Amino acid sequence: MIDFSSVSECLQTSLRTVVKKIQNQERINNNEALVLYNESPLSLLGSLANDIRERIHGDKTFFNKNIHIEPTNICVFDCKFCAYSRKLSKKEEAWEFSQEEMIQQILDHEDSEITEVHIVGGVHPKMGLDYFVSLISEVKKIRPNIHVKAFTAVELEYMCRKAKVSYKEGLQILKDAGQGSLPGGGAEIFDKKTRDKICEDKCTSEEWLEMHETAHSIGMPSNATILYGHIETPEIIIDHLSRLRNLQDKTNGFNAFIPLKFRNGNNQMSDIKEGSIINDLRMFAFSRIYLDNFPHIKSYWPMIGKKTTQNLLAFGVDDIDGTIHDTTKIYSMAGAEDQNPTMNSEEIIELITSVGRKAVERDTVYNIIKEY
Ligand code: V47
Ligand code: SF4
Repeated sequence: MIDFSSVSECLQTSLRTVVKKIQNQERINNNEALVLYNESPLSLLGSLANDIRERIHGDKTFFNKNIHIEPTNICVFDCKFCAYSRKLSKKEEAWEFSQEEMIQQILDHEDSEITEVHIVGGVHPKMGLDYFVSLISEVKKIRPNIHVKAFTAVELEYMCRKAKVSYKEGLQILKDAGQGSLPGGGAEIFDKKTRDKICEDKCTSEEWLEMHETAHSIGMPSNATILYGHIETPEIIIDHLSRLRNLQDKTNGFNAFIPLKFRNGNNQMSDIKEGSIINDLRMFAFSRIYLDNFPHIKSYWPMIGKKTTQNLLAFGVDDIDGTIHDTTKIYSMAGAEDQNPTMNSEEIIELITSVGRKAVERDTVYNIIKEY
């Protein structure tokens, strides 16, 4: 955890000075970030974030055409916020797709011009590196041009450990099989004390960061996330973002940062109230301002909802992910409003253009496919 002990320096830093720095396009340090987070009214945060978003992207708002494959929800780990995983020993409500079933899910979308398949799931003790190499190879056989964005650092750490290979070796094997990039999941909260309270038994923060650094070093880009709106404090949010900003300075391998709002349905943290939309707007706007080296801030609409996503387009967000096609369960099982998340391209374009932004279809690595 970073040191916020220089409180006197922090108190002397006025909000006005911090705002000036941001407007002059200077990087803010962590104490300044704390002042901004704690003292800035929402309207100011929003307007600063929107200025940055428009400076980088204008009105462009990116989306892609993708599907999710969730191979299994059986998981060896026990994250307290997870509504989705089941133990191998407790098979009710568990699923485990065969390779043929997963390939069929892609074939079912043959006509929908999807450019990305996003593969993530529980950490199944019997699905290892070889299993996923074979899955990716089969995917690439039937759709050679599709981008495979797959496996959180949590899944990858387990896969490499079980296969007794280094992160670099494991990632290179997956890359050779056709994996193009990593999604941002599993980051949760890097602060150790907080991480231990919500997801003690999975990969550590250091391992998560090392996995992404290694991926970047062999030419696999990735995304990053934070799970916010539960027991974290502003200091803990800044600590998390600071570790990401430092790594991005080193590798420049992150594409998008995705704040994930904690949903409290059907999990071991259901006693914690979900945050307000004001908290969401603040979190996204703050991220846009602090993460000055991240090209994109993404609102993942199946999790946060379509209306909030529209609002977020004025609070720093320039990307809303994909069409999804009702292929993810991770948020619906945790209580997200949309129980069957799906939007076709026309609906996504309408969502974006009806709030005065320009819809742009992209591929996974942000090559523009079509502007609307
Ligand atoms: O790591 C699980 C989160 C993540 C809950 O990179 C929850 O493009 C809120 O990272 N409330 C996995 N969040 C999903 C993910 C993701 C999704 C879409 C796009 C990308 C990308 C990445 O889902 C987990 C965890 O942080 N999660 N349960 C919950 N109850
Ligand atoms: Fe497993 Fe992921 Fe759920 Fe944690 S969040 S229990 S690692 S499926």
